[in-house]
Amino acid sequence: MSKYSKAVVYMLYQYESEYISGQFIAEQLSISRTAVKKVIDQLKEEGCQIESINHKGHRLIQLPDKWYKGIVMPTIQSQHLFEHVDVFDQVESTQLLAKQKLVGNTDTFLILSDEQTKGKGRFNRPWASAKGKGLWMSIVLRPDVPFDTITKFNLFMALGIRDAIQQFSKSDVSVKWPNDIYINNQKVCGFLTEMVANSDGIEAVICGIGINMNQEPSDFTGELAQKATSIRIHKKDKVNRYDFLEVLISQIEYRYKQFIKEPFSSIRDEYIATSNIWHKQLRFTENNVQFKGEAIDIDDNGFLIVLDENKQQHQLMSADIEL
Ligand code: BTX
Repeated sequence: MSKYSKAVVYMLYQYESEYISGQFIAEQLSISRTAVKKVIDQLKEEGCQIESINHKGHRLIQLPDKWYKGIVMPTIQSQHLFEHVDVFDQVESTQLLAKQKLVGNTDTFLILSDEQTKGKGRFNRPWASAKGKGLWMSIVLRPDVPFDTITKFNLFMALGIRDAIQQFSKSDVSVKWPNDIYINNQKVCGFLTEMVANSDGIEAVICGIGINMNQEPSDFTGELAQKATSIRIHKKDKVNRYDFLEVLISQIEYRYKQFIKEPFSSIRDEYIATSNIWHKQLRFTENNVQFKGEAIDIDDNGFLIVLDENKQQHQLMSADIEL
């Protein structure tokens, strides 16, 4: 995509349902009308539905389910978290790519891809990342904090992601400690936080976030048919990916600033109130050890307090929980 197509697609997007003339676009970008026509034809070939009428101009009817860097950049520019943004049609895993790209620099950045061919969850579990349906992204941040605060980072992020999804969902959205976001009893998002640290502290925090945005029920097959849901299913309408991204990044920025300044205890009540793990028997797996129990609290440091079947108390930093 040329720099002009990025600018043209953003102009069309900004003017939404209005017609803008080739002449106007040409003047704004200081290029010829022929060049504008070429760019518009190219965008149409990519699947953008653009209506072009003689003497009236061009109007964007619909964008394909694809990220356009030209729209992503201005959408998140009001936030100041990232020095650059990389947008891809397809990658193996944004998380893997983020880890490769953070070496040898101190940049903060965001990687987005329309599709992942080898999306990964925790413990190398596969993460289904269908083309054009979800938000598959990794963010790289460089907080100047001690490395044992990584767990706390995850807890703050959970609330940011939950709140963003809630703004689009008509049903209640909840946090499943420590790594998932649920709507009713189904997973709408999984995220994971990894860290690169040296003796001086954290070099980078890499947070990979997978959110099911626009899947319909029939898009979830196999085990996911029961387990997974999307925002669209609970919005009862298609999600505008850029509107969602804007809200998500602004929530992440808000929670990131809070994470830098405040202890977990400042969000503990909120976290507890939005969690879906209370008052039920759950199966926990921690370091390959399984037991049944009931989650009874989260302490000021973000540890989950669990009472097992023998009334023995466990303090968990991270675990797999089956609802
Ligand atoms: P997790 O290990 O808690 O969740 C993985 C489990 O979730 C799978 O075993 C499967 O049961 C279920 N699952 C797989 N795909 C989906 C899906 N699309 N929706 C709902 N449930 C699903 C949670 O891991 C962390 C996932 C992070 C994914 C992001 S996407 C961007 C970044 N790149 C990358 O490779 N991973 C992260």
